[in-house]
Amino acid sequence: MTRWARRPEGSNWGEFGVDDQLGRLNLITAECRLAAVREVREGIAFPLSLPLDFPKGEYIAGPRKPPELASTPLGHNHRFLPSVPDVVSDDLAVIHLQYSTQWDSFAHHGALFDLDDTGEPAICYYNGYRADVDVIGDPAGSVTPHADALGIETMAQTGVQGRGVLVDLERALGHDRVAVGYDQLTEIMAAQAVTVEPGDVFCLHTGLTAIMLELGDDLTHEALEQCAVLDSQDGRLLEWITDSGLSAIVADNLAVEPFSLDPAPGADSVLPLHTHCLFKQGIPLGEMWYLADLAAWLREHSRSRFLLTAPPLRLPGAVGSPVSGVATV
Ligand code: UVW
Repeated sequence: MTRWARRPEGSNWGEFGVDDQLGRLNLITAECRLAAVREVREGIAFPLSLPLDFPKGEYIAGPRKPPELASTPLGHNHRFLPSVPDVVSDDLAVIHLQYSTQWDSFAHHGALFDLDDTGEPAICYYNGYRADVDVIGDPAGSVTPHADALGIETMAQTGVQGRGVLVDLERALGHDRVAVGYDQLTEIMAAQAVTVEPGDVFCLHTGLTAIMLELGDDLTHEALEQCAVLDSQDGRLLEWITDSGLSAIVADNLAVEPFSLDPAPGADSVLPLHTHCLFKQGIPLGEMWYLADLAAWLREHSRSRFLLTAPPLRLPGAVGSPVSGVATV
């Protein structure tokens, strides 16, 4: 039985099964992985993560903080037992899971929606999973918030391996802040001979994480306002995302789309692309990936496709995760 009496307009809830928690990752089939492996012709690997203590500079003022590293009790004392000759170090880290290069799970972004058809909206998530039943919050500060469903570990269990397809927005637009809608995106894709097939992970190179690396401690809020984003107000773009069959979207910018705490007039979300992808369609979002070296190589070799291997941490109950993905060409 479904968890909902009504599903949101434009959603695919139920189409991968009433208990599905993988959404469009279901489209990465064995055939897709074999097609991805066929893109490996040179044996060159590109790491796709920032160092996890980036971005720096003014970004640190936000609610997410850089990792703090410390030693476990047997840590950097080097000799943990005088009776044995071995030299051992051991660390612990406090990590805001979505500070740096990351995956968002479907438990990261839900919506208020009348899924019971009673006229009373409820906080819910992809496929009708519910707040405080499946995704446990912390209104009274008495429980540890966690996701019993839709957590990042469900994504990790798929391995997240398939074909990546990169569109180079920096090449087309430089570092201008442009909100790229359907017309412009499809034009750029045609010019770069980029096509997306069902199951592909769609990657957007805008140049922003390279700027973060270059500026280091000098990164300003103004610098973060550069580079392209997807125009999440463009209904045709959201429709294309639905129809394309892409399995996930990855970008090297902050949130794939623009983010402002003031919703656009008539909008029911400040992050409409997050709502469309994570809540309605079950499409994971990757943010702040480091794509510059891969994009440069693909550009030089007139290619856009590669084998992508990018599982998040298999950390039960978490809503997001750092990711150290690898592209192999
Ligand atoms: C928010 O939802 C604000 O964050 P992110 O862009 O990391 O998904």
